Amino acid sequence: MPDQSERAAELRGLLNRAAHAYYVLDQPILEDPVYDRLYQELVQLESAEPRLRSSDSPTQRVGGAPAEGFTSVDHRIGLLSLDNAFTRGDLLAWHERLLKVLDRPGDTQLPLVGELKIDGNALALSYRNGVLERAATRGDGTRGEEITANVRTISSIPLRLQIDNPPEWVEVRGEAFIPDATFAVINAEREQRGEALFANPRNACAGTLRQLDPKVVAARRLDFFAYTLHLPVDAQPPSQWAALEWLNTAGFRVNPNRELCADLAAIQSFCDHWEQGRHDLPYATDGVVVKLNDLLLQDEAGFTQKAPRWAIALKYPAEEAPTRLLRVGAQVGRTGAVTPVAEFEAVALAGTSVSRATLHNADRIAELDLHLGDTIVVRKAGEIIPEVVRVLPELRPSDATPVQLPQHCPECGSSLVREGDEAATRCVNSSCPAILRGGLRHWVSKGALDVDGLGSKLIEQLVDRGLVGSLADLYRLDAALLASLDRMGDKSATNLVEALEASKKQPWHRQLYGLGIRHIGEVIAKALAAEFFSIDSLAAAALEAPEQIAELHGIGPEISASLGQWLHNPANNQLLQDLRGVGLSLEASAAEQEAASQAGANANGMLQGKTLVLTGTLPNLSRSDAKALIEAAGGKVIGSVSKKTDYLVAGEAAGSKLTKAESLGVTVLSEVDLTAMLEP
Ligand code: 3B8
Repeated sequence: MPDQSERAAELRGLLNRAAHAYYVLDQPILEDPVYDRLYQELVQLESAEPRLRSSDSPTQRVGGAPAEGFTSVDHRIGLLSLDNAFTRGDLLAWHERLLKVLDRPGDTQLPLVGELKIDGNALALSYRNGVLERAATRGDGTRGEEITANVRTISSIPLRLQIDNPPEWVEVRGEAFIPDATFAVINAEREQRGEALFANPRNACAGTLRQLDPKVVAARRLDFFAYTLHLPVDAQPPSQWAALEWLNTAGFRVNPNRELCADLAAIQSFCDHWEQGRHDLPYATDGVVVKLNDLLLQDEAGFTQKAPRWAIALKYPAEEAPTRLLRVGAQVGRTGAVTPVAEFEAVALAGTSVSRATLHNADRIAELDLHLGDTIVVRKAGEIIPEVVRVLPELRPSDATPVQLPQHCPECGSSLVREGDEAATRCVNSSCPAILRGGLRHWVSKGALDVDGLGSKLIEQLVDRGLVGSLADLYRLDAALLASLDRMGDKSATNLVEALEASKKQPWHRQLYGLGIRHIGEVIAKALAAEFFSIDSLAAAALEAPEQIAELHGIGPEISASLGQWLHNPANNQLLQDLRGVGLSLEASAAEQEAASQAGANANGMLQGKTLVLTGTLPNLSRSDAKALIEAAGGKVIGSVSKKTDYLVAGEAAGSKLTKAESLGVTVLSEVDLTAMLEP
């Protein structure tokens, strides 16, 4: 355990610098959730040990530092913030508290409004006799900065309300923001000019609102969603829903993704929907805001010190957090590649507890300058595998030691090797149990022999007990033996033996893929299997005329060499012989041969002479697989889009190529479209 007072001092230093970077420079150095958790850690240290609480601690400061260059103004009506809920439980608790305050316990029929929580910068707009008179930032909630000239450049903010006989004064509050696409353009331009990049759209927006030159602001194309309306009492609409309608009619942009919900259950489905749906919006949101609809009831519920009781922000789970690196382990894959794995104090990320993340390879560890005991930022978004984003070197304990990569295989102890310019370190012991387990998992996986009922745990038992030493041994297992293993019964044992038996009938290309030869993925295996109808003809070509293989569309010398290398290994020849011995054909059936020639003819027709460009990340196919597939069908893959391009195959995060293709009228295909075109 590092010294508490050293840790507190380091946290103070880092958090103070982060606050300055955020509020004054608009160039944050910490992600929001990372700042929040480190701040909480400091609060806890200080409350456990009050002598650690020094006057320069960020916990002793309320509100942000005032920026220079703008006049500060008092808000006519304070800009409070919202209380946060992080879980469904928090939301329920808020609702219960609200009902209690309103003296309506158990009332499930209170209408609520669900709104998206726009991740921008709050603005207060004052209109006098219908004309925009003043615009201010939130500041500390009571006093903000007067930025009217800048706000007048935002085209979705009316300079004059579009209603007849407007009330004498109107106060509107909403969120200024920069749409993602505009943000990308701003940063691209900054990069070109060698300027520091904005960390995210919200910071870009904050920085823009504080520009002293409104022309710069105008060029940044800010946008604005209105969500709160204050009018003289006699003119005030009766509900939040009606207020949003009023704002819309008066000429404001009001976020269309809002819902008037009859009860809490409806709000919950609204929240569920947007937790996923937000990723398809062209602007950033960081949660959902739930508001009591009825204004009289809002008044009755009132406010706490800092937030209304009648509203709550349900924040999406954090996707980034700081944590402490405990040790670095290693994982051995099917190909012997050793992947370093960071093991750290568990943190909640995107709704799950995470304590391990891949470090990829030695280069990545060096790049991070990772030390044991380091405070690291880890990230897990949605279904993405957790990763270590960066280290906070300011928080490194003085006695921290650099992370060493293992020199020996953690499974079998043999020395690891790093070949040529490869990033991976490998175990090259062909009888390493980790490699065997990986090979077995691959053999039975969906795209390969697809054997049901043979999971990782069972494979581990089979290897550990010495019952299986090769792929072929799987087919020598009998039901009685299997039934005697942990968590296996007669029924599951019989089913597994049957599934293994049935797997012998899987097509030849799946058998080839299942062998797990490096660089031979599903698509390449299919292409090879369609050309060479048996392992013998493939081996003959690989060993005697490798160029014949390399010249096949999309194959190339690397794959051909890998195949040759695999076949040269006597252990693999033994494996092929053993697999034949237990009943695998390792060749195409007559029907498959027929289908392959048929498909070849069809596919050739499909893309013969066509030029295609690939862009973005495809959901299933790697770039090289997609290229192989296209070339096998007679198409040609080139790098840039022109009028002569026949098709653009676009995946996730497709960028300028997609825009260009659309402007040139080039047909854009998804992966599904592409594979459908190539179906026989
Ligand atoms: C009261 C209501 C603060 C807010 C509010 O999209 C209050 O309503 C607030 F004291 O901050 N970021 C929204 C958003 C923010 C707020 C809000 N409604 N849609 C937002």
